[in-house]
Amino acid sequence: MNRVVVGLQWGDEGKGKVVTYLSRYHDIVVRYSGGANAGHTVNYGTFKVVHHLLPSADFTRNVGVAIGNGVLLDPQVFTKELIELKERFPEYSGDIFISENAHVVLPVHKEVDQRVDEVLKIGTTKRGIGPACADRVMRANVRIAELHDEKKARSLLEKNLSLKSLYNLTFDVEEVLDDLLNFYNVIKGFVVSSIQMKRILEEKSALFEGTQGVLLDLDVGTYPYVTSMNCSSSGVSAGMGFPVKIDETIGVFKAYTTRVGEGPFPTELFGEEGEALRKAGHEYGSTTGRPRRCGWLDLPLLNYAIEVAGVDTLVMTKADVLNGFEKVKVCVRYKDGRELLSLRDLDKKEPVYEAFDGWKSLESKEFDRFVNFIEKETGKPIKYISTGEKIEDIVEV
Ligand code: 2SA
Ligand code: MG
Repeated sequence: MNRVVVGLQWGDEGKGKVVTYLSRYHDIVVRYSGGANAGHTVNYGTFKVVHHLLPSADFTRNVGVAIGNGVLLDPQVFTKELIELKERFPEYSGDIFISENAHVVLPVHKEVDQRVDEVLKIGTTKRGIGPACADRVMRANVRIAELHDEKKARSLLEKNLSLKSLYNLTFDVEEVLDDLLNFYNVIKGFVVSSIQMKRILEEKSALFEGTQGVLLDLDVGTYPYVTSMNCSSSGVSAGMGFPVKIDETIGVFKAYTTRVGEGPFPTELFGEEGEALRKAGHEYGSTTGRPRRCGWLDLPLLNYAIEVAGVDTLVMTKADVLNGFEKVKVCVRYKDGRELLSLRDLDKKEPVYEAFDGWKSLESKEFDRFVNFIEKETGKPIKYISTGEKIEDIVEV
């Protein structure tokens, strides 16, 4: 049985923890999109792990991990995470597979990201994602497959870096190539082709791990304030390179909303109100440390994300953060009264709120009322609720 977990907002819904928890029911956790822009924080109880590229498998249970061609591999970040994996979980002996069709992020991509974002003002993570994706589509990027053959890697890298003279950036081909070949030496035992990956997954029950959120999806998100990939569930097959049958699509949402980076956010709270949520939820980027913008839950947007991602079941996270809030607001519709069928005019929407009595704990009738209301308004069951920071704080309802 294959399942996919996607974020239903702008990322940071707590997917990492949810995926780690659910991974006990699967053989392998598979990443199909994103790169080192993602930041998944997992609290094992006695220690915390933040990872950017390694899939969020439960490493205490030997669940395997796989990385599809849709993932952008940053050699430095990934090497560091492999070393940390060995140090942190010396007993871990799960499978590790990496698609040879996955692309690498080059140092030049991070430089270009920095410069391009000064003009586009998307508020990227500066991890080189957009420029690496652009080079991939331009057919000018280096994949893991090229690293198998030094001559091919050098030739493609030379072309890639010579294109960068447009930005007045110079990089030494031999130096970059050296780093890439060293990286290949570290990972080559894990590298598989798409056919091999397909055969491996046919034998296994896989949990596909989404990155960012549906509203940051390149095509169905709040373009141009999006990431450069299909991080929604639609990205699974393309991100693996073959059709993947998904039995259940699980959507994770926070009991309120956050966004990091620029772009429309109808329920955003400013001043003290926003700060109260940020403080209560420790809402700072786990990759960049940037303060996240905070606001109330937005049901029209949530329903949009559920429908476009084909979500079957829901997981609610961080409701415990709201413990002790006197009132909890939810945007139930927009003032123009229209159903949200497009995100085109999202910047012009004015939210209409319903205020709920706050709760002191998640075992209260006030919280039950909140949960029932969301289930009714979305038409989807909330199957799990995360009641705290740790993996084991996830409870089935
Ligand atoms: P990019 O770097 O090109 O993908 O940025 C494009 C937009 O996508 C947003 N984005 C994210 N939003 C939330 N969380 C992300 N991961 C990190 C985290 C972010 C961090 O877990 O906290 O640490 O700042 C993530 N990655 C990309 C980004 O803010 C831009 O709006
Ligand atoms: Mg995150």
